[in-house]
Amino acid sequence: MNRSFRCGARAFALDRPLVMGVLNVTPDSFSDGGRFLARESAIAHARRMRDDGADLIDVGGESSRPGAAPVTEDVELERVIPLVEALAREGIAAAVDTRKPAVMRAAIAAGASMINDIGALQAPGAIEACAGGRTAVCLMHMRGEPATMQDAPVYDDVVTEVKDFLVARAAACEAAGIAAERIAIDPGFGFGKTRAHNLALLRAIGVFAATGYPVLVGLSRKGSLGEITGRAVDERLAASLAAALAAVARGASIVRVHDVRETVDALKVWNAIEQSS
Ligand code: 9MG
Repeated sequence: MNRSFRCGARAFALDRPLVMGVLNVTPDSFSDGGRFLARESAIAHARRMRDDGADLIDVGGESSRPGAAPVTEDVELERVIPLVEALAREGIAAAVDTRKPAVMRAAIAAGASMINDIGALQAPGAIEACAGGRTAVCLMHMRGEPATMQDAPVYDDVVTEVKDFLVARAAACEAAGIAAERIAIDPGFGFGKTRAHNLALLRAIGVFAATGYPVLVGLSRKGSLGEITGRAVDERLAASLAAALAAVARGASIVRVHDVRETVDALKVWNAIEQSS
């Protein structure tokens, strides 16, 4: 299925996988350790990812790593909004990773092309904040809350439960006026899932793609890759590339990654192979 994905003013044809670069602006970010806290370095990093081939930059002001502490609305607004304004001025498509309706509204006013919500727009007022405009949404599945989500999560049938949840959330978004072409879904790797759950979901990406919504996956540097390889978070590039390619080969349309340049190269090779057949 090759329908287009509308994201702000852009319409992506989905004839190749899209790359979303991660830009965490949190002091405790698990992979960049707060290095990009200063606004100018954050903008420079976003430009680099754009030049390396990122289609979207995902700006996040609240860490969602297991056990992370929540931040206030004011802190999140202060971290995220000036950056989104700066990226919009430069024509860089910004997604904003937030669960707070007030941050969503401010981000959309600042020019965000997508709201990426690990809570699938379940907060009161979240769907309304995103409806009626041109902003795309990514609806992610999470079991529990970041503080406790990895405490022995249990499912009867992880693939069906996660898929049914996402389809129901997408239907709620469409009923509220968010166009289907602006909705992406995400199984939420590592969010209330064991390694076995993550691998089952990855094998079943085709089930999610068959819903007709573009599937976004975030596997980059994640804990399950560390468990499999025994590598520390900053040594998981090869594992992240393997996981991204496996997801794309099964039908994922968007990969959320830290290592944009390497991922873009890997996907170019994958694409060339696919197009040559
Ligand atoms: C913010 N964030 C961290 N991991 C993520 C993932 O796997 N998917 C999405 N959509 N967002 C994520």
